[in-house]
Amino acid sequence: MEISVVSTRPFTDQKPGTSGVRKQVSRFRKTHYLENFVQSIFDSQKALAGAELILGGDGRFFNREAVQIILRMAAANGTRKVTVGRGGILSTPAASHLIRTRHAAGGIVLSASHNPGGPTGDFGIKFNVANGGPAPESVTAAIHAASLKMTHYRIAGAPHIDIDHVGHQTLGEMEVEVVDPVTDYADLMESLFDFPAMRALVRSGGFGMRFDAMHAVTGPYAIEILEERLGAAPGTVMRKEPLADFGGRHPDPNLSHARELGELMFGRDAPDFGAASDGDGDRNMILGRGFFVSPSDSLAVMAANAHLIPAYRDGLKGVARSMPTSQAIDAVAEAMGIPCYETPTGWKFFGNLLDDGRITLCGEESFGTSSDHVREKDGLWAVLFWLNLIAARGQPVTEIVRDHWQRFGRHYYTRHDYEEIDSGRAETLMDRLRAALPSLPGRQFGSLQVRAADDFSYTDPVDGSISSGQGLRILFEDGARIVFRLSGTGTQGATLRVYLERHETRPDQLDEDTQAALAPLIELAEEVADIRNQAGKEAPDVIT
Ligand code: VG1
Ligand code: CO
Repeated sequence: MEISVVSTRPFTDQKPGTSGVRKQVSRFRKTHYLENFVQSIFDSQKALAGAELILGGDGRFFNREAVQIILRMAAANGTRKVTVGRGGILSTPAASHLIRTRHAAGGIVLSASHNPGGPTGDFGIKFNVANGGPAPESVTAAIHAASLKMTHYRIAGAPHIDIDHVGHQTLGEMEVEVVDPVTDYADLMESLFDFPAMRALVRSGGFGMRFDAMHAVTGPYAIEILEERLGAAPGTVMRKEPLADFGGRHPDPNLSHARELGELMFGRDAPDFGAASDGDGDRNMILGRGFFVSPSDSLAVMAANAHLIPAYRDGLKGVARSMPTSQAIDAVAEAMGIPCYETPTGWKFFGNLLDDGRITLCGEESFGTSSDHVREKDGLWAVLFWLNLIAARGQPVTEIVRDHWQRFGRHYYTRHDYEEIDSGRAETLMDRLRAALPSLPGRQFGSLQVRAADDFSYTDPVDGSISSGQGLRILFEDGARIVFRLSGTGTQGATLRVYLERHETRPDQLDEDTQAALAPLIELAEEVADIRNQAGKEAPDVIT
């Protein structure tokens, strides 16, 4: 096998964001662009030499070409073995699981998650470490530093490698094993949940469910688990074929992008349970008949009911949420007498807490929840958790959530996204707001009094590392909050996210419309950040 050492020059835009490097496909296809980033991983992660690497992606446009390039580069950089999902496919949680069970030194996951795909869409690449989780900031910083010094990359000359048949082959000295992407993951799910009870539920004539795979990676996983192993009716999984462009839509599980599912669940004769996942299978949306479960509520309900699920029967060690996620889970943790950690946005911050045995469950407001069974958020896991819960409690989704609100109060919660803002203007908006924070505590806005205002900084309790600049918070005396931050996953201009929350305990006020219940806070957010003038935006582009 001939190894070429190709001379190249650094790209200055390869700093990983919230979840790896995400760019438009056209950028990734620029000569040497992907190769440079992959070489930065090998240059900075010496543990990969002589070790096993897991490789797969969400099947989007450029996935297959990228797999071929990465296999040849792994061979040229002394990797002992690469385990790759058949067809180059692995959902993010399935990749995390494989890294852990195979004791691999790490994994490369090709995905831009919920961002659109296709030749004019986005592509992405993220590196996961040996615990199966996203690289922590120390690792992404080392990869970024290597990318800025890049002068050469190594690649093996090799014919096209067959990734479409399960089995072993060699590439020079390196072993390549192609594995079924679904089996191990489906087995893991079966080990966590009460499949017999769930089977009885979905096969009973009275229960209907739909799962929207959004033409993304979860199609084959959902078919195997929901239709084959649990016996749900054929057709339960909709938009089940993974497509390189996701059928031209955003594979983002919310009511805007999973429109058909939403119409079904809010229409006449709606099924009992509806769910969807995203491009790479780590997000989830949960719906009952005519009812949307906010992701923050979903996390809190899971924590409060975890003892009903076989895997969590012995209780939870602790829980965690990202800072902008609602405080619904905090109320549950307090009642249970377990710790609740508040981390910056992004799954990488949960890794240490999970590895150190401090938490069992964690989640984010952005439709992400998971537990210590892997080190990524896990869409289908959340769907199965809810299904198990419905079977165990014998109640519909709506009742389970309403009971929860009666017990803990309701945390009205919404996120407003302002997309494709000019980056400079978005920075200025944040700078002005940051500068205004010290003047806010003590001020009264209508019935709202500001208790504190800060730029969130996190000190990891396990390794002491500090992550600052993680979002601007305005905290009110009654527990309400407004949080502002800029997205770290967008690829065009800047996206401003405004997160709003207020706690309501009056029993007759628990069934209000979310936007109406938060109207005074929404107005105040506009006023203090001056979004209309600073960002040139009349209204948010997406409300979740
Ligand atoms: C967004 C979400 C964040 C999530 C991240 C990756 O990041 O807000 O909660 O962890 O996406 O999820 P940002 O920086 O754009 O707000 V995924 O499913 O896109 O890998
Ligand atoms: Co995702």
